[in-house]
Amino acid sequence: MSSTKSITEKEVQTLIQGKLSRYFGVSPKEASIDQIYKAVVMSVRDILLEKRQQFHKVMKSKKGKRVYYLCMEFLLGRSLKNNIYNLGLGDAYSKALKYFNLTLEDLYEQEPDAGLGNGGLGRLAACFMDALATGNYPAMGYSIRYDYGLFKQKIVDGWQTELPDIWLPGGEVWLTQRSDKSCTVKFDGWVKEDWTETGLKVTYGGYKEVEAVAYDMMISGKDCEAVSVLRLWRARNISHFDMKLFSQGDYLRCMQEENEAEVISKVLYPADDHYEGKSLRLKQQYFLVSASLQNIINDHKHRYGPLSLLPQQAAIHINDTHPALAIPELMRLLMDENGFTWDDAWNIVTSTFAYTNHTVMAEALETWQEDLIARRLPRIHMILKEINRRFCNDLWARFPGQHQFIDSMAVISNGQVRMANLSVIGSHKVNGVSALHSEIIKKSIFNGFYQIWPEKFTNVTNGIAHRRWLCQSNPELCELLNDCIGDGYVKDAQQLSQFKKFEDDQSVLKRLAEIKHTKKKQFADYAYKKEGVVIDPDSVFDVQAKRMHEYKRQLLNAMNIISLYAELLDDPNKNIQPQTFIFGAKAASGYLRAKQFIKLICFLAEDIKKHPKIHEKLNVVYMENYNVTMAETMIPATDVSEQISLAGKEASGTSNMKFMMNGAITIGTLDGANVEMSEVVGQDNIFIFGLRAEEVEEMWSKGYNASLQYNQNPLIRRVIEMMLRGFNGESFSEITNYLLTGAPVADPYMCMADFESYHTTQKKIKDLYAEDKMRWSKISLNNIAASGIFSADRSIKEYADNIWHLKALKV
Ligand code: 26W
Repeated sequence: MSSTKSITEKEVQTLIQGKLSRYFGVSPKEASIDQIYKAVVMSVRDILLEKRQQFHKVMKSKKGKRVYYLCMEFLLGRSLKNNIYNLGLGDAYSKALKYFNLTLEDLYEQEPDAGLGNGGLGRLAACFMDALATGNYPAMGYSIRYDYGLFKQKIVDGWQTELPDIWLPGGEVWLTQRSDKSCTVKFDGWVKEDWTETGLKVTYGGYKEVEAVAYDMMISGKDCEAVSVLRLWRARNISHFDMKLFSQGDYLRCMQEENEAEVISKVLYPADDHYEGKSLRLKQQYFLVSASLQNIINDHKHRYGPLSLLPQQAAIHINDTHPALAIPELMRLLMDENGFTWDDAWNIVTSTFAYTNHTVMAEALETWQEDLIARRLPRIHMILKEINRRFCNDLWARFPGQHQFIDSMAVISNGQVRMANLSVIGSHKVNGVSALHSEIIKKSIFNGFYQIWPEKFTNVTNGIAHRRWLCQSNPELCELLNDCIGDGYVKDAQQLSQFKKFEDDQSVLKRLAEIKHTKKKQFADYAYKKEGVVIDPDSVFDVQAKRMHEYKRQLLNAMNIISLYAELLDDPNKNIQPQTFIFGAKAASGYLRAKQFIKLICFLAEDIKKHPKIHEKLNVVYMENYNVTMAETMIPATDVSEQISLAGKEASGTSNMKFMMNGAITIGTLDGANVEMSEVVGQDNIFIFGLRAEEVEEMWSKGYNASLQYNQNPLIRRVIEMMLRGFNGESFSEITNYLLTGAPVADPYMCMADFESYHTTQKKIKDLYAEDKMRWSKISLNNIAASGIFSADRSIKEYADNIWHLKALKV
């Protein structure tokens, strides 16, 4: 079934009816919308499964290389719309659903978001699955089937609280259990080493076993042969019930043991850019890598036989350090279970793995306490020690006496196991996620390694699934694009560049502005329905949507809003462009500072509302529970995209690309992928402000003095004063202290140093919006036209060509 487009409306209807009667025992008339939603998903799932089987046959016959993408997070969002769009079945399904008195939109609304990720890293993994399929690459993603995804955010009196995200009741229909792929993962216990005539014999005993059960999710690409598979592991207690304990009447202990195993796949850690060495997280990581590698090895043996061929047949990708235990785990499997020597195993390992770094923030670099690893994973601990011993020995020979230099690269030091160093040592390629970030890692955290292995380091700038973020979420814009440049951009995003030809076409610019207005009205309706907030679609929509974090500087945004508020308090009749500042962000549950920022923004919003005259011109909206689905309506409605991280801190950013592709104009620092955005779109079409990464470095090395900024700038003083006096009856002195006297250093992300420049640039961008709508539209058009390079299709091709050495399968 290579062309699913040939499936007719009648066939679809029969498929749905069949599912309703078989799985729910109801006729179409009796079926609830939830049952119809599930029946529809099952029908799409069947189409995908069949398509995957066809592709699998080709994969098997061609015996090509495959890529395995290991990641603790896949932030998928909804799947129904994406699959129906990619399969080209929109028409057939729409028509078939008339028979059930429903529209496709009704059904899309039934689907919960699969929020199995925190932010950018997880969403990137999801975008990559789409691009891998579209590029006809044989690919498999591996992750954990968390019962609960990222928490649901509820804001009560300005304070974020977290509720469990129960996604499985509506999400599970996408998953196909693969009992045939189950395996076991071992924890704890002891290891014995014996020298025998044939070499070292390792015995592992006293362990606890957990079963890993596979659940597959099919992810379609656009007009292609391939289907990507995402295999999610669920932890299950192996001996379902300890009958001995049970018959002894120890019912509770019996249940507790079951829970101990199953808790491994219960919940996604709501942590990003801040790492905590929790035993459960270590177990999750090892559970993921052990199950996945056993699966890869079994597959390989089944298809090709000798494991010595693994590097030719498999590229295994470690997405950030979270799956880095894959390196010692593959060593273990090769040596202990398949009889390889250390050297042969190490050769295979280092030619199979590649690693992407997603952050340079010190607090995000994972290290594990050595004794925790020794206890939970005794055999892995031994292997880690041996990797470290051999590596440090080599370094001693090359750099005699350079103790500090060598120690900075060691895997184990001071009782800590450093996962980033392990990842670099065990991989043949290491990449950053934007040009700037890839340079920074060579100069900073990985400088020693870069000196030894310069050829190991490379860059792949992130990209986005443009079919989801443009084609599906902005059909109005696509209609205009189709009229101007045809629809070739759907499969080849670089063709968006042809849109530039229309930059002076007044009728196109006018249509573009009208489309933006339509999307703004749609978002205003959505926000009203969801949160009861009223937004004026004629105001400029200025949006910052990303995880709440100090380095992303939502605080800087808030400070500028406060300064505007001050201006309007002084003169409520002041003639300024009406503006709506929209925020969407979750804070990690234990991150109090980020929660204070949320409260500041929410209370500021409330305070402004008390002055109706000011509120007409200045509106602040905090959207609760920002997730993928919300992003899909928010991003196309955005006029101004806020990308204002402290330069050097944001590895890439990907929302910046989504906003750009939907015609928003960026206000941003020269950080992450903003740098490349400004290069491709040109200085005149982006609003860059603030310190550059090297200036930030220099200022730090000289000693950054926050109070100097305060003393020199009356506007900053006014803003701080207002925060202190408070909003909505509450003073924000903790935040002013953070900015002025915070320990160990005041204003660590330099909001005050960049304030002036941000404030003036804000004024410029808003003046442009107020004064020259045609020029605004032209800049917007130029952003869309230049955005093609940020398609995930391009990123994946670069990974395939330069890192995985993977070829697309032509059928
Ligand atoms: C151990 C806790 C933890 C969890 C997640 C530490 C770090 C992470 C991720 C690296 C956080 C993340 O999502 N990073 C983002 O990755 C995106 C995709 O490459 C980039 O675009 C963002 O700049 C980066 O912040």
